[in-house]
Amino acid sequence: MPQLEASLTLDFQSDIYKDAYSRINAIVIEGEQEAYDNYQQLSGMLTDDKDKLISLSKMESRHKKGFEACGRNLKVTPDMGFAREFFSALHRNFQAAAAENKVVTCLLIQSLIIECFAIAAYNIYIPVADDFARKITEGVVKEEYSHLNYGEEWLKANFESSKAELEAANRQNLPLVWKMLNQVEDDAHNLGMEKEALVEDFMIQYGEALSNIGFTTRDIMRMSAYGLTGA
Ligand code: PL3
Ligand code: FE2
Ligand code: FE2
Repeated sequence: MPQLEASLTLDFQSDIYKDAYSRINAIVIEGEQEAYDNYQQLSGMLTDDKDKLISLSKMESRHKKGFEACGRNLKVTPDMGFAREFFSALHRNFQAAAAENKVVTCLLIQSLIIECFAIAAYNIYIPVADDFARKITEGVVKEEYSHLNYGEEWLKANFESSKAELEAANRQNLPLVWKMLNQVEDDAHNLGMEKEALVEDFMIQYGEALSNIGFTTRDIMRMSAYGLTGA
């Protein structure tokens, strides 16, 4: 198992590990900040669920604090400029959708794509993390499942009226995930995380989410291919 092998040879204080960590840690901190902002914004759009969405946003700001502590513990300074650039395309798409009050697109970007990306990353990170970061990440990932579940439940309850917008939003945003994964491939590798494992975990989470919402296996196969094949 490459993952096990990596965990035996990782040196959390080496320059190569800390350099990679300065970008991955920043990405995670920025991702949690984006998630906080996105749930705040959604709470103004889905007023029936306002309290629920505010409570999700508060969890995100705790996650952010947890990952900031992970960087401090390793004496790493997160490269926040890199991380903002990393999230800029998804950020723009969420903001454009929010400006048009496209709730379905906003939920797909935040509660499906970003949460599945986080769940995949955190699941793959846990076995190769340092002890301090592992405990924090284990606590965080449990909550991310509840965020994914919020999006699934809402979209399932509104499936027929959301279907066309979900397909369009998937087509617009899924290719960005593959681009983002390619950008972190080398840094993730230096933390003991392989791109293939990240892709696999992401596809499983995202495919299951689409299935829970009401898409058929055939739909899911078609939707998952966007961006992977350059389509
Ligand atoms: C949602 O609550 C949080 C969003 C965070 C998104 C994180 C994406 C991370 C991709 C980088 C892959 C390596 C992750 C390492 C984990 C510490
Ligand atoms: Fe989070
Ligand atoms: Fe989350």
